[in-house]
Amino acid sequence: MRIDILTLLPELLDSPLGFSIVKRAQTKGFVDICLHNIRDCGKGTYRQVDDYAFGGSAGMVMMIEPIFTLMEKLKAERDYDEIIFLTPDGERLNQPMVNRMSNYTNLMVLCGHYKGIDHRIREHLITKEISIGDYVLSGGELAAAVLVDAIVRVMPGVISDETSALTDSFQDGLLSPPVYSRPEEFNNWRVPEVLLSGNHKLIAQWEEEQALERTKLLRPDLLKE
Ligand code: 6GU
Repeated sequence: MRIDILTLLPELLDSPLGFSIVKRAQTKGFVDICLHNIRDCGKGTYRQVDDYAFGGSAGMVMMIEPIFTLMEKLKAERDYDEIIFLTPDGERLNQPMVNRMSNYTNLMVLCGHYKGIDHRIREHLITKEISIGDYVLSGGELAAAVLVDAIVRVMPGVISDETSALTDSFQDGLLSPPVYSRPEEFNNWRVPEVLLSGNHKLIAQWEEEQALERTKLLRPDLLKE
């Protein structure tokens, strides 16, 4: 899978994409993540990327030309399954959407500024708008890091123990059961006996119950869907 990320702040993404599972997935060749600085396609000697808004509202607007130029260059090289704009008024990201996108071959992700992007970009160039939750971030970069991390970790083979991404919270529509490690007792706080029993059938049953109970308690909305 190839992911092209268009941004004015590529440095903001270096660290989130440069560690742990996302880093390993790139090293192993499961995913090729390319950061493109929109300013490289900026207009004129000063590589201008934003301009005043028509109508006089406050703040700068990301111009259409640099983004169009960069997108056309990339689109000439490959066909994209989706061209995503990250914005708080997009469709709210969830696990089924992530799973679907993990099967794509080429994904383009535009990070912009919610208030300041020429609307014609959204009308004519974007195929999907995604939000990561009901709050506002300064720009799409942190949302892109969230999106890419979520996609990469469910790609087959990325997580060594294949079942481990499949047992994540939300993969079966439920929250995950609690987990414990040694010591069996700390400060008089004991690990649930059933987990020490060695009875795998009982343990699986307990984990299922816990998942359901925790979902009822913490996220009843997930059970209503
Ligand atoms: Cl995708 N972008 C921005 N700027 N803010 C957000 C968001 C995205 N999702 C939630 N808040």
